[in-house]
Amino acid sequence: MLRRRTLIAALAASCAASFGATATANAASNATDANPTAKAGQQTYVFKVTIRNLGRADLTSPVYAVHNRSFRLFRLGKKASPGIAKLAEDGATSGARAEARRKRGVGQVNIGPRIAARRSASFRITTTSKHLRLSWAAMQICTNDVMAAQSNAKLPASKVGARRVVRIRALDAGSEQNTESRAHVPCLGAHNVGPNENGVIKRSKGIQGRGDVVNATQGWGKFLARVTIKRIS
Ligand SMILES: [Ca+2]
Ligand SMILES: [Ca+2]
Repeated sequence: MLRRRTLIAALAASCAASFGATATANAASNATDANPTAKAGQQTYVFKVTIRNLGRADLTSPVYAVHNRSFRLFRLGKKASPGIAKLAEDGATSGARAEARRKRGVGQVNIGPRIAARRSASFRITTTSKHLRLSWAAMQICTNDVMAAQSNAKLPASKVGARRVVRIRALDAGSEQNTESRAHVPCLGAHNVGPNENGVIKRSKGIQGRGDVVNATQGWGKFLARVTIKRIS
């Protein structure tokens, strides 16, 4: 069954130079991890998650969590956690990862492959009926704090072969002002720097052209990413 649904999403910056580009991330980079919570006799589910970067700059390695319905990696309209803010501003994964690991309802937390502009990358997750939701976030590297992300996405567990396809819009983490300046944007060489925004997570308005980032070569269109989740066993 194929369901298309538009979710709000977000993402952050790209510009190969400063992040050590992974230009070969195209569809090939698989990260597989065993489910630490699976017990003997429990049914296991394996999903392949493919993220297509629809933008013109890289997406950093996503942090993803497999969890139950009680957990949220982030909430639209709420302030980003310190870990999510660091992820959206600089692609740093350790804070968001540590935060999610401490939360109840989370089965596993991991890092997916970086996703080059206009390319796809995949990872596999193995889980049980206890944890059938997925959340993830990655930065678009040519922004101050834009991320591609999904919160609390239902995994298509009904049968082997079931899949869901979702196109996602960019989110602004609300943590760094959108200067679009080479003094603050990772893909233009500026790391861990930028004026605080002190806002909430919201839909990004895209590159506005107020600084040094060029929308035509470093931005994105209506959607920042397309996510395909397929149950493969
Ligand atoms: Ca911002
Ligand atoms: Ca910055």
